[in-house]
Amino acid sequence: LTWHSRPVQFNFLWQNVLESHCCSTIFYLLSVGTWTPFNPVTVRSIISMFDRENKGGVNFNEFAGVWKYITDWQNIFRTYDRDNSGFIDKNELKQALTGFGYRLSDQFYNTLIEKFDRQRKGQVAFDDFIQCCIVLQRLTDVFRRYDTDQDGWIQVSYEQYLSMVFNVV
Ligand SMILES: [Ca+2]
Ligand SMILES: [Ca+2]
Repeated sequence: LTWHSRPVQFNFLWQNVLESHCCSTIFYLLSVGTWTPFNPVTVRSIISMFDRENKGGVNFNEFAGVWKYITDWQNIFRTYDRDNSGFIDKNELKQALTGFGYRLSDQFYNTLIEKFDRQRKGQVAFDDFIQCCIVLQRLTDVFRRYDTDQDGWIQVSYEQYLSMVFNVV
């Protein structure tokens, strides 16, 4: 069974979040369908995006946001998983990221697959695909702040470099 082949009830999920009020629940629930643990780094990234009160968890409204975010990503994933394999291979990743406006070399796609292929399958699972896009977006945002003339080149000092990295990790 693949993640997107199983319909999941929002209210059922929220009930479970309430009962054990913790990210670890969401962590488990998001794995529904694949029966593999959802990338914990991705879960933390997503929770921190919606956790406006900074409590390390989400309330009902925030959870609704998380749920919409995940289902939006499911649709994107489905669109680019052309062969319906439940994984994004290098060519599918290339089409997805090109669609998002990234211009990256063939060589760099190998690097991306190597970095985000947590299951060591030579391709990227749903949660790792989200993670790949989040990280790429953050790094690109930081780079753009320095690349004021938008020529794709920046010159930074050691401490500027450290600040850039701290913005992402
Ligand atoms: Ca595929
Ligand atoms: Ca520049």
